[in-house]
Amino acid sequence: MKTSVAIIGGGPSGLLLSQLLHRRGIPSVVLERKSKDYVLSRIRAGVLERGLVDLLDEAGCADRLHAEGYVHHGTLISYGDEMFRVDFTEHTGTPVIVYGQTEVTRDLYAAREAAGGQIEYEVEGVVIHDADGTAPYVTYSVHGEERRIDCDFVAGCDGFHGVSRQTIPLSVRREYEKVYPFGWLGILSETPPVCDELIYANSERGFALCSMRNENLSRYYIQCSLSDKPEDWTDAAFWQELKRRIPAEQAEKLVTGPSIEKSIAPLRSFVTEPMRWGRLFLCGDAAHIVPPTGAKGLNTAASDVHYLYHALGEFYETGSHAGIDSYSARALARVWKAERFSWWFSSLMHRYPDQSAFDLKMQIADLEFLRSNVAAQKAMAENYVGLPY
Ligand code: FAS
Ligand code: PHB
Repeated sequence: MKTSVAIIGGGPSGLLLSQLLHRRGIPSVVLERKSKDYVLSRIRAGVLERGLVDLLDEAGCADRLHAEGYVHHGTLISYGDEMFRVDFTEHTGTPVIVYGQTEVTRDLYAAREAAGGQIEYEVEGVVIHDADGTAPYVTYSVHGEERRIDCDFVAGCDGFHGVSRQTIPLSVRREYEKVYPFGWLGILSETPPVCDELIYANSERGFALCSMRNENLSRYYIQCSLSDKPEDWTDAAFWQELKRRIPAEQAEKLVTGPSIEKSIAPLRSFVTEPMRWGRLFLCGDAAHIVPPTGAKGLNTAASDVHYLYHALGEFYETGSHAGIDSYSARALARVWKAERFSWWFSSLMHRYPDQSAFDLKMQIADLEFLRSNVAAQKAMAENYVGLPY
């Protein structure tokens, strides 16, 4: 088989890139390790930046997002029983949209299928060959049948545990990592959200987040130990702990119910440089990971896709290498700012095992400053709604 761009990974990065390339007349093939149902069973991000919404509009698959997504003009931040609001629209002119990553992925699959896009599921043994040459190719198998795709470029959109990043020689790669001493235990429940905006909560017992998917589907998280397993937590224990971490007034309003999904995500900050090696380009979690505190994971994958899609479009339309040669530096410039914000917000909102009494005083002083200072709120809002591409 021959195509222009072989895309490894059928998550949001790979699907969005494939759909945008298609709209520009550039063919691609997506290779996905899992089944479509498995990919759609994963519960992940919930907040979309303006930039991602614009890309989904450009990809022609944002109708449901505009019909069902929730426009949020701000967020609530609590510490103990104190709570204040940061108004995104007042400070930046831009809201965010709450719409689950699962639904974004569902819409992208529907768009690719409607356009006759080539997606191969349950592929195994993907190997990227000659990425540093001028005629890369990918070999893999499907149900035991060996296959090969000859292409001009390979987009590594296969997430943190994929093969693409590993294809770049260690002598070329520089990796930066921070592993956080806690995880997030998340549940999904068919209950009305406790509030009509998100609540990020700092409490002496640890971080909590009250989020949502729709008026009868809520998403909640609590900071948990890395040694915890989902089965260690009954629903009753989860609700009791969540109530102890959010302001009493909110806890009284909280509607509890059975969890329909329960999972633990470890938190890490990770970046690999460069994000390009020859004809191989890394996008999304294949290149970088952020703690989900700032809702930057999916949204930073989107800006990678934006840069790569335009670079490849320029190459095929004009023969210019300028975009593909500058891709890594442009993408990383925004990636590092997302890493910084996610690290800062995680440091502000979580309790760390080695925090001293002074450290805790600094955390509360930081929260009080954010609460009282317009410039601080504007800076936070600009990062949360998404820095310019
Ligand atoms: P993805 O990991 O989503 O997709 C990669 C795809 O490649 C997968 O479908 C995988 O099956 C496939 N793949 C892997 N190896 C392959 C191979 N060898 N061959 C073929 N296919 C292969 N972000 C937030 O903003 N908020 C959150 O709350 C949040 N929660 C998260 C919870 C978890 C458990 C995880 C892992 C991530 C979370 N994220 C969150 C980040 C997440 O949303 C990512 O940023 C987003 O999925 C990035 O999309 P992709 O780059 O497409 O990577
Ligand atoms: C979510 O709704 O899953 C969500 C929202 C905001 C975050 C992280 C996760 O910062």
